[in-house]
Amino acid sequence: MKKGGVLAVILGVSLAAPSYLLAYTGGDVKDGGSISGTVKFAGSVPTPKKLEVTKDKEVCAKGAEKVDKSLVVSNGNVEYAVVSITDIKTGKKIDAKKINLDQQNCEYHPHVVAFPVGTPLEINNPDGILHNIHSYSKVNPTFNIAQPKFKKTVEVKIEKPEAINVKCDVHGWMNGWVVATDNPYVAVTDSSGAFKLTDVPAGSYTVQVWHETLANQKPVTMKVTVKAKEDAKANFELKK
Ligand SMILES: [Cu+2]
Repeated sequence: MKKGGVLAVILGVSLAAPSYLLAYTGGDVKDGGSISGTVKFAGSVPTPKKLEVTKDKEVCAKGAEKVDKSLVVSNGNVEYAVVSITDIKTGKKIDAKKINLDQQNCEYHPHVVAFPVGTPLEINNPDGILHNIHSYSKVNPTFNIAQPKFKKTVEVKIEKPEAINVKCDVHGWMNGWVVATDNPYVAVTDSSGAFKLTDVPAGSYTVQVWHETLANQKPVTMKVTVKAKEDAKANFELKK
């Protein structure tokens, strides 16, 4: 019994330890470099599914025809992949500016948002109809927020790093991702599959890419060495 108790205490301590070991400290970065690259898709690109608008058509069917954005590839480049540094402890300040997630024409814009933990996330409803954003969090508390037409904006904060799927309980096709990281070195690839992480102190880092439907949702990592005032390349290729 005694042994078990000691073991539990040791486990308790070791489980509690990462919170301060993981802590990120922001400050001024002098002579920082950058990490840039592209995320490519390996394989034949499936045709994106068309999404059927079955409700609130006068608002939801506006604009371009809706397609499933869970895999958007153009010219072999993957959009909406999240690239981040996973093992940086000191670097640039965390910018406290708000991140916007719009529920517009019954789609999430942008489809993927990524930001450091604690950043205010403003969830907006310019549609003037009821939306209900529902987070499928596993690490953070879930949120489930009804936004009737008069409730134009709500704010949430994600306190722990996690990639969180969000869906609308009113419009079944609405699907997006909210990704929180423990440091400010995170970017979402654009339509040319490109990303850039700036003001990175010289050093060696693990850079990871994560995508909602590729590589079985497992992060793919690469070691990257950044030199002062230079751009280091990190090009990734992801499979289904
Ligand atoms: Cu909705």
